[in-house]
Amino acid sequence: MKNLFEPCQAGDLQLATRIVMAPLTRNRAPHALANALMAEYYSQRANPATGAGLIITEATAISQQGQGYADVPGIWSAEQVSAWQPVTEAVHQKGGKIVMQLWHVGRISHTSLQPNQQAPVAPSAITANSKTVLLENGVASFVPTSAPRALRLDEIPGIVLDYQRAAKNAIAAGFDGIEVHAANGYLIDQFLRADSNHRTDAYGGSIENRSRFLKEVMQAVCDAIGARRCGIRISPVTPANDASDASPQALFEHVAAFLGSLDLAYVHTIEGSTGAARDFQQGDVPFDYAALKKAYQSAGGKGAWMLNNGYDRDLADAAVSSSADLIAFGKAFIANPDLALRLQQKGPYNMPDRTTFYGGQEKGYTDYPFL
Ligand code: 8OZ
Repeated sequence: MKNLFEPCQAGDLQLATRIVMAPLTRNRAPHALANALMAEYYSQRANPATGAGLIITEATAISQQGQGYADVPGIWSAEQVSAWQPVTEAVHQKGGKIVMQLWHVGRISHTSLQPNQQAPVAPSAITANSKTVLLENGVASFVPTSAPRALRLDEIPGIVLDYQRAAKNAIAAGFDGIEVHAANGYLIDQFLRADSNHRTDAYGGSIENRSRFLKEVMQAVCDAIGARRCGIRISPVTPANDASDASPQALFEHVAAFLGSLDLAYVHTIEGSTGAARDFQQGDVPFDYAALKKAYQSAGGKGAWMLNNGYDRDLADAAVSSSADLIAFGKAFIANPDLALRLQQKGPYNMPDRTTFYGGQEKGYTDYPFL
């Protein structure tokens, strides 16, 4: 029987344990540049004997247009590549593995963060009922997202290329791979879901068409750096950032079957409502995650199956002995740099302080005590 503390092969990623640090937005990268404090934070969690078998970075913007929050990092420029190098070096020095999560927020943005204060872009000009995080004098404030404009058909190939450049840049910065962020109501998810995608061209309408952007992005990153170093994060039923679709089962089984045709390192699924109820549903019936995995594997998918959302030791043990290869822990890793050690001895755990999640300095970031 599988257990959390044993090695796992995910594509080309040789992981020392099945314990993954989930991507966590922390808003501590002024000017979109990684820095020494971030290197310390990741390196505290990088030793697989005490921390993560795999670290997934905080969501990282593939372009300025892809930015939606204050002080989140980027990966579109040479300066940004150089800024990330000390982070990957620090993680590798501890024997850890780290992949970068690639992010375009689409409509979950604010004009103040966009090139020339323009409107954010989206599949359709439909404003999200959601908020973004701006910082005022270092203090996080939540403000409504701005009204987006619909992308022109001729702009879409350029965004696919932005993902591809970001994947190459991540490898140049020393990352072991990348994860495409297709979850939580951001750009790729906006294309997927009928309620945020009213397009009448090849990127809207049928499930096939709404999935086209995701497929082109995944193909582009796999072509650039090799599929066995690429993962993807999806959230089939999350309501995060106003994500909504009446028929997620058919949509995500179609996506999973496509993913199964690629030789990916892993597929990372958020169950239920991101950071909230695991049994949340959209549409009339509970989502069938076993059917999702079956759709992936029936199409030839051999990547590791990663699950996330509210896992504790008991829930993780149960999942790893049945449905999952890898478990991603979020808030628990914010508060416990030595989470693996604590999971192994079943506690005690430090409690996360929500007031220091977004923005700030060391407090609530690098000062959580080790056992
Ligand atoms: C919390 C705050 C800001 C962004 C996500 C990248 O939900 C995020 C995010 C989470 O995936």
